[in-house]
Order: sequence, then C-alpha cells, then structure tokens
Amino acid sequence: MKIDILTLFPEMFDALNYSILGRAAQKGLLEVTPHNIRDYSADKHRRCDDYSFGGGAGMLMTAQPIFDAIKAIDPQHVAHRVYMSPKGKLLNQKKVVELSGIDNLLLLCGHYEGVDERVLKLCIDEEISVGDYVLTGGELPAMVLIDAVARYIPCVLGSEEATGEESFVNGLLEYPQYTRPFSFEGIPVPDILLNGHHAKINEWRLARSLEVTKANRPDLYERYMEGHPPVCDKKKSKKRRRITAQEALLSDSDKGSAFAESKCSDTLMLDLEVDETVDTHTCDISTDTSETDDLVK
Ligand code: 4H7
Repeated sequence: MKIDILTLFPEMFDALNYSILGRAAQKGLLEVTPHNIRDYSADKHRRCDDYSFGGGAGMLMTAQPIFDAIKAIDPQHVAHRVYMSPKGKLLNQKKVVELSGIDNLLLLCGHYEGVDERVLKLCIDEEISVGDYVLTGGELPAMVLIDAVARYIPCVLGSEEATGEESFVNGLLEYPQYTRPFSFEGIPVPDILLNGHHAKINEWRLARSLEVTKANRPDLYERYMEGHPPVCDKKKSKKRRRITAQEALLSDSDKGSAFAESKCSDTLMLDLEVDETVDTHTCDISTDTSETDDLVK
C-alpha cells in the first residue's frame, strides 16, 4: 500500500519507521511518503496560512499550496484522498478494513483552525476523525489511521502478532491477561488459568470480557446481548443445569442465594438448581470464536 501524506510537519512521520510499521516499510509492504505542503506555497515567504473571512476563529490553511501539492502528487486522482479532521466521520474497525483494501491513500493533515473549504470541495474524497476530541494537528490522527490500516495488509503482522483480532472476539473487550511470574507483588495469577482446562479458561475469559465490556463500553455490551438473546426453556421442571457467564453478571437478588455462592468461584459454568419457570435470564453463551469480526460492523 502506498500512502502519501500532506503535512506541514513531515518529520513527525519518522515515528512510523519503528516496530511493526518500520518492518512493513522495509519489506516494501507499506510505503509512506510525507510531503511538506510548504514546498508548494507560491508565497514568497512560503506562507500556508491566512486570516479567516468573517473574522473570529484563528488562522486557516490556504487553498493554493494544498491544491498544488495534490495536483503534483496525485495528478490522475488515483488515490483515495482523506482529510483528517475532527468534523469527519468517526473511524472504526469496519472503515479500517475498508481502507486497507485501497492501494493508494492520500492523507491531508490540517493545522491552525483547519483548511479553506474550497480545497476540500475540489480535492478531498472523505473526511475522517479518529475520535471525539480536538488535537493540534491532523498528523497524529493520520498515524493512527495508518497503523490501524497497515495491520490488515497481508504479511504486515507476523505469525505471533496475527491473532490480534482476538482481542475483540464476539465484539467484546479483552479479558485480563497474565504472564510470569505466578505471583507479583502478592497478586497471584487466577488459578483457573494455570490448570490447563481449556473450556473452563474460555468460560472464565468470556465472563471477564462481559464484565469489562459492561463497565467500560455499555454500547458494545448491549450490542453483544442483542446478538445473544436469552434462551428460555419453557419446561416447568426443576433440574440441574449449567449456569453461564451472562448469569454471572446478574445481581445476587436476581439469581437467589445459590448463585450468590457460586459467583465467588472462578469457575462460571456451575451446576445450580434453577426453577426454570422463573428463570428468564438463563442464556446459552457459547465460547464459539467464529464471530471474530463482530466488531467489524
Ligand atoms: C482539521 C480541521 C483531527 C484538522 C481542524 C484533527 C482532531 C482530529 C485539525 C483541525 C484535529 C480528530 C486544528 C481544529 C486545531 C481545532 C484547535 C487538526 N483534531 N483543528 N484546532 N479527532 N486537529 O480526528
């Protein structure tokens, strides 16, 4: 993938010469070329900013240097041209995947109070924001986009890194992870992760994922729950059955005392007596990992 950047601060993109992106560049998988907008200014002082008509606000980037730079760098309009701006459409994983399928991107990085609207109208295909916050320039957003997109270029991620998508299995946030030592500052690794019982480990991880998603991203949690509706067994029988991770998130009062006890265990698939006529919350959560692209929506 070839990415041209239009910026007043091309040196900032030196940051991309490190780690996985640096390796991708060396392998020729990713070619990032920053261009200094100032080099295209027709002004004798190489100025690229001016006052905003109508007053107020601060300075704006003028149209001419940007227009001429784009005409020089992408004369045939081969590239998909993106303006990094807080007014743009929010970048998400779906958009990242979409952009990763494009051979040639051109990213325009704004400064001051932004860019003269006419150059956007004439040259830009799409305006993208990396989040609902204001930054001093579009360079860091451009680097965020490049990093996110590069991960989807074939062979950019090594075999060790390639499983990164699993952090969003089922559209949930990642469960807590531990490495050696077994105990650090008196905090042990949860027992369940050490006993090698894979099904139980998956159940524990799912429960922790649900917990952290509910707490930090109620929007993702709701979406997950909508895709995994409660499965109600209409049979009016008392029988022993498995409880699931979703039940683990219900309050003790919802589930009764039997559950209050079981919640203390690391193991969430527990045998529990449930009167199914009142149990409307019991759901089948599979630990199926086939939905790895749930987040890509
Ligand atoms: C374009 C227009 C992107 C670029 C205006 C860029 C946040 C994001 C910028 C501006 C960005 C994002 C310049 C407007 C600085 C605000 C104080 C550069 N900020 N800025 N002003 N969320 N800033 O993607």
